[in-house]
Amino acid sequence: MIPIDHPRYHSLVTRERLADAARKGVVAMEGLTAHGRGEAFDYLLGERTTMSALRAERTAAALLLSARHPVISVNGNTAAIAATEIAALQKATGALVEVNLFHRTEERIQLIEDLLTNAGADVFSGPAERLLPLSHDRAWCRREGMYAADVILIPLEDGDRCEALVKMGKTIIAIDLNPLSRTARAASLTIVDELTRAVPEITRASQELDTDDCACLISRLDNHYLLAEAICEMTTRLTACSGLKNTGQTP
Ligand code: PTJ
Repeated sequence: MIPIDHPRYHSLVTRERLADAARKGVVAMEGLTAHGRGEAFDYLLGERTTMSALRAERTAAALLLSARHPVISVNGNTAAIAATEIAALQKATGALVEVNLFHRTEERIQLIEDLLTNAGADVFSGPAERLLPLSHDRAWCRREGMYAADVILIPLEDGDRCEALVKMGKTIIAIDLNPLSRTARAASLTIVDELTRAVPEITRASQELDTDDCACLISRLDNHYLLAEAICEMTTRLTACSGLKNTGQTP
């Protein structure tokens, strides 16, 4: 039992949810390592949504609302820690929710689809085909789903598929705490924020923005600037923390 007044309560609860989901087969064992990598970058961000991340989240909402055929791609980690938030985002944007896995088995697909459905999402399921130009199993998707999409939200992605989807002419929105990752660099828009903070912010913005707001945000989209800002936030914090250490205080 994690005490609610523990200073790292949220982080510890999230870890527990992931470990539990890994035991049930929802999260791949490798997904636990991926989360740990994300946590390290979140620590550098100060475990908060920065101004540049908030701007990216509002732009993501604008892209999803303006899309012809928006899709939210869900993997094991995303379902384990943000199924309810994904269902709310789907309601706010009308996007299709489709499961796409790196460590793909039919059993995991079914478990994740059930988890999402129980959380209130309307999951686009059914037979998948090997449609994306990739040698691994993320190539499997649905012709009327991800393959036909013009805008896709990809939380916690590997770089290969992100690059492939961009080459196919799709607008790709990544959520990735690592601003240096191949995914972050290849995406059309990268949200450098923790998944469970990012998704509710996109939902909130989707409920607020009108057509003019969306057009304005999209016209000003500059992913190089957003990534540079995220790196700047991290280095500023590192510099500030090392300054504190020199004076004998703990960061
Ligand atoms: O469920 P599957 O089979 O599709 O597998 C999913 C994983 C996550 C194992 C797979 O996509 C993977 O290996 O991902 P990577 O290549 O490790 O990349 C994950 C990225 O997400 C890393 O850059 C992390 O920094 C980032 N990340 C991890 N946890 C979070 C995160 N970003 C935002 N919020 C998080 N909670």
